[in-house]
Amino acid sequence: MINETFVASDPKSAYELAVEKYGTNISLVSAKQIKYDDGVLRSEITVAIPLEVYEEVSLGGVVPKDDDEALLSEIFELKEQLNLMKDDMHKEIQDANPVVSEVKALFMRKGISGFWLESMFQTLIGSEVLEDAKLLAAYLLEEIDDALKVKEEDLTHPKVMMIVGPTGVGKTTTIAKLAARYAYLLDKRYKVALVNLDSFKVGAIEQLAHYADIMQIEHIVVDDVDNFKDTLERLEGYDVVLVDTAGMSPYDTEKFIQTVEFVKTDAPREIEVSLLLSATVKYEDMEDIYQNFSFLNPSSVIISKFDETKHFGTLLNFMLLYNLPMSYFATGQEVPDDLLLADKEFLLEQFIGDIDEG
Ligand SMILES: Nc1nc2c(ncn2[C@@H]2O[C@H](COP(=O)(O)OP(=O)(O)OP(=O)(O)O)[C@@H](O)[C@H]2O)c(=O)[nH]1
Ligand SMILES: [Mg+2]
Repeated sequence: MINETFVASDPKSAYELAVEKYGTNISLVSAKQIKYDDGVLRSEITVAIPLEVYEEVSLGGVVPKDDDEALLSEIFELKEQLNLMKDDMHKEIQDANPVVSEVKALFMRKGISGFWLESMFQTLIGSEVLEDAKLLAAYLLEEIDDALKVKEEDLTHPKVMMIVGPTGVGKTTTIAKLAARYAYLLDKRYKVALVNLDSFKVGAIEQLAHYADIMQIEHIVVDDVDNFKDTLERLEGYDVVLVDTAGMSPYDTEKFIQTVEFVKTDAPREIEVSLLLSATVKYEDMEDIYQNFSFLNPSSVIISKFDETKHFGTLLNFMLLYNLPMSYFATGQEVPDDLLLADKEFLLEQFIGDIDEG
């Protein structure tokens, strides 16, 4: 096997580049999201290519760059350099303004990245908003509000909902809350089944089975991809199939690759992946989590442990970077009570409270 790394704006496109070059007979080794010097996040995925496939593709020969291509790449490089110079200039203007420095320091202390703030200030150069700290803070809050997205709860068609996330963030507890909500707490009672892919953790099966027993909901433990596909086919008559997964540290490549296989399962219904994040997530861990979980193409984020912190800046920053809609908030350990539909106002109120404290 030969390893090769592919880069694109998102993990899926990087993987598609690899497939385009070497076909589907490749396997994923790692997936990372890296912030390049120009401040843009890009996905790097490394795949292992069977030697014979690699040789066949390599022997196809390298296409030499013709003059036009060389010229274009020179122009592109020059453009990049000009952009970098422009950024530096704008940064100097910002740093010289005491209002900007004060507001930037406050928002950064609360968890918002300098990179995002600088990109906001750039759009304001020459505006009087930059002369008044209150006005500037209000403007930034509005921008955060605009950037945050909410995914409405939609049970109009049957769905398979898989919850992934780091260890101990509350995946199993949230699945139990969602199951109770869908099966008993809404105007209509939906037919719900629970599927457990977590055969790693001691006691994981019993934990979910316990909730399933109380709620009288079907609970199935699955340990391989074929079995998963069969199970989803068997559960076609259910309105909602909730899939619990093993907690994954961003460094646990083996579990990660296994989960990718499950997500890619050729199932009768599309698998909707939700990433569960704790509101207490540390800034340093944020990008590592992003690097790995974005490969699973999550369509929404559920935030847990709202009750355990008063500081939501880091999480907001994650949402600004990630640009994913939020679907639910978990606000405590109680099943099924401590679950809310995601609400931008609720989240921003907490953040404004934190900002007001200085
Ligand atoms: N305070 C608080 N605790 C929570 C919340 N959600 C879950 N917990 C607690 O967090 C702990 C871990 O919850 P689990 O549901 O087992 O977490 P998990 O993500 O399934 O864990 P792994 O499967 O080991 O990765 C338990 O003690 C839960 O009661 C929440 O919103 N707030
Ligand atoms: Mg669990």
